[in-house]
Amino acid sequence: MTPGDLFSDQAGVPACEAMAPRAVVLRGFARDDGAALLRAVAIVTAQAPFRHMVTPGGFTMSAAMTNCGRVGWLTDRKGYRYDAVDPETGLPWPGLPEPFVALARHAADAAGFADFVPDACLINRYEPGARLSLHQDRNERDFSAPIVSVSLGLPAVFLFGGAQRNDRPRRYRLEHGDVAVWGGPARLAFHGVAPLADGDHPLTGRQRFNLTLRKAL
Ligand code: MD3
Ligand code: FE
Repeated sequence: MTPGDLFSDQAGVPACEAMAPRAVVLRGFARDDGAALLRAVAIVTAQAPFRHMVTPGGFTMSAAMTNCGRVGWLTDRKGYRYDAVDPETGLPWPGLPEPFVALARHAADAAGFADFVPDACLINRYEPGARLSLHQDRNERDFSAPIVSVSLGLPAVFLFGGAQRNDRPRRYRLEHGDVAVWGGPARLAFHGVAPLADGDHPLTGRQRFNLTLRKAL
């Protein structure tokens, strides 16, 4: 599918859907790159394995995470932050794979954000039952840059809330190859992921992966 198509091949689902001002879902934008993106995830995770991080409040997250790029996002008992070193290995995070950078730039461009250059990517892995509770992404330095997210593998229900934690979230189904670009006021909206339903995806089995490409520095 080309980004210019009015509808994706999912009957009746628009190829580009505005969720909020300057926040869009590009349905299937990364579908043709899915296998290459997943190969790059495997290369990253050979050096920086998935792990279940602990929140400052002492809860172990159900989604497993790792990072690539100049810095990686971390949580532990001390708080949330970006760091250039993977605390599990003591090594710098692996570099951003070129297919991640290219896809992020093209998706941001399609959403009206010219010259997006990410420097970090958080990679989340969900297995059945794993979820992400409502949160804001606010450890980045420059909120004027968008965040580009790529869904791979099993579908998930994304929860898109408002500026306040208690704003009732809207629900969006995100499927393999869907790319979302979050800018404008939505950049600081509360959001999360409902518990993953079981399933079997031809490329990932019983897993969903999500890439979030960010300008953290
Ligand atoms: C809206 N990831 O990594 S992707 C995260 O599916 C995160 O793994 C979810 O929330 C996931 O922080 C959701 C969509 C997304 C990502 C970042 C956002 C939506 C966002 C940042 C601001 C607003
Ligand atoms: Fe987030």
